[in-house]
Amino acid sequence: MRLEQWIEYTEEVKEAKRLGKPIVALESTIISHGMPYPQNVNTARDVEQIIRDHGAVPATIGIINGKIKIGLTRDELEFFAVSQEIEKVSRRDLPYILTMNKNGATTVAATMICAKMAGIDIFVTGGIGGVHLEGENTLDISADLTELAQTNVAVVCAGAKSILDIERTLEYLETRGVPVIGYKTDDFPAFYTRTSGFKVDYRIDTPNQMATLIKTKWELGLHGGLVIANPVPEEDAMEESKVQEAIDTALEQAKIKGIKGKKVTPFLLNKVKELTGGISLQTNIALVKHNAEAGAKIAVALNKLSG
Ligand code: PSU
Ligand code: MN
Repeated sequence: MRLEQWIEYTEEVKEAKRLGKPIVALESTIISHGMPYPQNVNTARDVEQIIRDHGAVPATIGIINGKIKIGLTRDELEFFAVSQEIEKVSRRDLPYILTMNKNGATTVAATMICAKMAGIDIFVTGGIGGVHLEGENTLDISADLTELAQTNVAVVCAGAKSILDIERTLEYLETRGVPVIGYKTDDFPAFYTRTSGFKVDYRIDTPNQMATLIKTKWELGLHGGLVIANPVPEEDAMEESKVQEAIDTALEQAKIKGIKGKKVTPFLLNKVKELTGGISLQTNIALVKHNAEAGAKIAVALNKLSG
């Protein structure tokens, strides 16, 4: 049993690990299944640069030919952006994808798992999965939530889209002991908008305090991750009524088409994107970049505390 045989690092990440530099993990589902080309690859590269500019090293995570890549080269980022043969990989998919030497874009859950294997504590993404609407009947609850309950990685995000039942998502996180911390906000954000109608558990205003809270949780032996909720900047936020209209239509179409299982989230994300046109894409890009800046600062602070 050798874990290392499944993992490959880029030179940049290998060097960062050797020197004990702060590292920030990034997911690849957002590239392969979350945005159109070429905005997906441009955003991925910009986000990596923002992390470097704030003193941390980016490690975008994905699976190529059955190997977990911690850090992707320019060409590999391009591959994830254009290839149609990339599976969406969550916890349950990992063993099969590696066994069969396939390519996979990692979800929040799978990226957390791989980040942990690589010793990376901070992970930046756009939005997390959650309890789906009518999830109390379908039991469609994203594996992102169970991962947050058990894997020691802090996830910086802009909340969760209201394609989900945000109230039940927050209830589930509470049940599983996952802290939901607002970064400079009292509200749990809803991805495209700064508010969701629900509050975060606690608010923290500085990277240093956020890093201290993360360290405290793990020092106490309280396993699992944290949700660090960083709302989209005011000037990039969308109008609430516009978002809701698109989401309602998307949900209706998913129902008519009988979309189920792992296809639900990509279907809804795609439809919302279609229905809101370029605006939602601009918002999406802006919030991920904003999260990268916050995540890098928190990673730098955590690195100092631990160093
Ligand atoms: N929510 C978003 N954008 C995304 C996803 C969710 O706003 O890109 C992706 C993430 O990779 C997340 C996954 O981990 O969808 C959740 O899928 P599911 O609901 O099937 O667990
Ligand atoms: Mn699901």
